[in-house]
Amino acid sequence: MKKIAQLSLFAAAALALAACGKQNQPAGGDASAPQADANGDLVVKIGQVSPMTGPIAHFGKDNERGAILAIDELNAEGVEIGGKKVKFQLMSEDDQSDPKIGTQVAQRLVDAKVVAVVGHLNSGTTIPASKIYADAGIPQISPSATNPAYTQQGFKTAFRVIGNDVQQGKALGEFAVDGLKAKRIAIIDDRTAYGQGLADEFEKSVKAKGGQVIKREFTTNTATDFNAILTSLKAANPDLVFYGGMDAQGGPMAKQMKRLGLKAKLLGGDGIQTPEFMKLAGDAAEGQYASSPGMPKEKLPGFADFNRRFQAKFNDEIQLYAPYEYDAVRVLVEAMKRAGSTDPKAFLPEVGKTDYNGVTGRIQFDEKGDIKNGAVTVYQAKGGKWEVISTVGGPAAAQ
Ligand code: ABU
Repeated sequence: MKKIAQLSLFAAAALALAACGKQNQPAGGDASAPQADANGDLVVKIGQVSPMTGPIAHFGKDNERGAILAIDELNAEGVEIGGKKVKFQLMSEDDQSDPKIGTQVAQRLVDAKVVAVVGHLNSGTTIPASKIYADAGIPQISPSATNPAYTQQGFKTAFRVIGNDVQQGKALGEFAVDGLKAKRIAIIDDRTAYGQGLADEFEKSVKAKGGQVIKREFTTNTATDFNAILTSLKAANPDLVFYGGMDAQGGPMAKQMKRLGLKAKLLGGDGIQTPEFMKLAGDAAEGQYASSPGMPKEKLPGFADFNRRFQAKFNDEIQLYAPYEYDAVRVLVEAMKRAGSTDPKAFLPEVGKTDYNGVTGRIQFDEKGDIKNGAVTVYQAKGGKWEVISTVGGPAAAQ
């Protein structure tokens, strides 16, 4: 399933030569060291992992595009590290949102001598894969995995450029009780690390605010028919249904809620705050709510230009995490520049010291590898677009 998503001519030449095992490798040299291409530029491999197939392949493609854009721009700009010209090569892997496949492809990237990994997309794959990167000493930055456990394992290699679900679940619970004044809240989750974890945090937050959870149900991240669950929820007469999961389920769920005559609003997390949700839900999207970690895009100084470059390159709209993926690649390369080295051992400590103004805002990490001052924004679907309702938290720009 391996796919090399992005190969410049330089990198392609280097790959072929490296496969022969004889080009530009000093006698007795380190086979794991980056190889030089035909121009003498150092070829440095960065891995990216997301589901490129399956129900949320649209998310995976979006993440990969963020990395492709960053790498292409860096190679066009021309990057020197430790006095040597560097060409970056992206190695893209499909983990199919499957934890087992996630660890297999993580090992494949380690064996291929990537110096860093951006990914994985899902918390359920990011968490098990993080042990493999930690054992190999390779920095990993997830652009999208929001389950708090990822950065709570004590791995010095694990970072994320997006707020976590403790923050998101709290903000959502407060919004449900204080903002929407919901009195009878039902919860459904998809039993993934993300969906169930976010639903747990949401439930805690609702209860801390004195709100009432009248029913809790679950589905899976491959289901498409929610009629049985929704029929049983309808009988309990909720005024709000919270869904912890992705748009591949959230969209059809909104549609089926409408068809069954459920009057309750649907509220979800970042997994449903996408253009794809609008498509899947159709006119049932109107008026529904979703949060996303991060500031509203319109408030980010670099976003409009990023969006223009993204659209020009891919002729498609951004789903959600492409800007985070882009920033994650840039953060890694900035760390290499400061360390004057592409050796993960040398630049890993610099990743932790990041203070970078990216497309998604200011990026600094705390001692665990979580982004400092992560914001959460709540949106409502109006006329096929997500409109900002409110934002909690957020970083000030770096000076
Ligand atoms: N943050 C939602 C999607 C990715 C995940 O955490 O599983």
